[in-house]
Amino acid sequence: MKRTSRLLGAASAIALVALGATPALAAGTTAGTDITNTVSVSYQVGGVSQTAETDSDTFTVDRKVNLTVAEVGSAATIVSPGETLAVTTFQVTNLSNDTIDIGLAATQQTGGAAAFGGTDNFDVTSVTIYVDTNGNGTYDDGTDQAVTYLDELAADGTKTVFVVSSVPSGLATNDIATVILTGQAEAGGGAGSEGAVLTSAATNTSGVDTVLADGNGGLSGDADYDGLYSAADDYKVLTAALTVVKSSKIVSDPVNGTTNPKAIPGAVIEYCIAVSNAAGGTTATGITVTDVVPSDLTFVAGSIKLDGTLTGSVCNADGTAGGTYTAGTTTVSGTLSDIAAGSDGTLVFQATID
Ligand SMILES: [Ca+2]
Ligand SMILES: [Ca+2]
Ligand SMILES: [Ca+2]
Ligand SMILES: [Ca+2]
Repeated sequence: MKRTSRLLGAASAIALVALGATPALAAGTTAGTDITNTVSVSYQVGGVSQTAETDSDTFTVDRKVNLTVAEVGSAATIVSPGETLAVTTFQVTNLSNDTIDIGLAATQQTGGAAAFGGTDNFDVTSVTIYVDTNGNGTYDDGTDQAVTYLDELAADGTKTVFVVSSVPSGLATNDIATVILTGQAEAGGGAGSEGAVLTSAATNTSGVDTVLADGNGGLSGDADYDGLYSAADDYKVLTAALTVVKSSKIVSDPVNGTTNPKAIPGAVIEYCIAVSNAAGGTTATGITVTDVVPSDLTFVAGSIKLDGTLTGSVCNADGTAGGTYTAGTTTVSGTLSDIAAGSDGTLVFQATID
């Protein structure tokens, strides 16, 4: 008994030396490593040392397959309706004790709880997976390459992967599309070729046998020890919701002046175009107002005022002179300043009744 335990101690020492010879992997000794343990028995006969008896045992370290897929940023990706090249970011890591390929698939959730609050209620389009080819952690259109698998990812290797999609138009703030990126352990085929899906070996052989040792990302279709790992991210819409209210008032007429004026020929009419951006969304930019002055009215030159204030939905006669009037089409136009969520903008102009 005592001798046995001493031999085991010696074997442990040899194993430690072997581990120290190569960089330690998170997953332990590299698959395919042959571990040899030699025993030596020395003895004497009649007080004379004899040639020691030796024997050795060799076995091959098997392949422990583990991988993770993690969403990067821990928050939904904010997108605008109609946006193209909308990017969600994931980190795919090989925790196996061997180089493997990792097959990649991006799927869309249909309804149900989104990854970061709220409910999935739409799908993005043109979903494509890219790898961070230049390794800067950011999606670079035209540089980072579209992929369907990560080729020959070394043990402890990790890659940033982007799911890039288009967002349909016509969506509202807080609409959410959840995308799920799934990695699948594969091997064989060599560099430049996608390996076959790995499965756990039924029995131990003298060669390198595979044992799936992955966990799960808490999503359906991803169990422990299935060679798959999934993570989800959300595309969350943030948009502006503009409404416009147009009104007019009589400023003066040729008989009453500004006191109780009536809409008689020669009267000056002031039009108010009030643009409101609903609360809870985002800033609207590039806001252009166009308004065709009706026949029977004549535009009052220089009367356009932009970015004034409102009382209710009625324009105060303030703002900054600007805009343009195109006589040929009798069109008033003006570009308003950006309107933040929950704010308003105005365009005011005057015309006389013919
Ligand atoms: Ca969806
Ligand atoms: Ca990049
Ligand atoms: Ca390969
Ligand atoms: Ca799994």
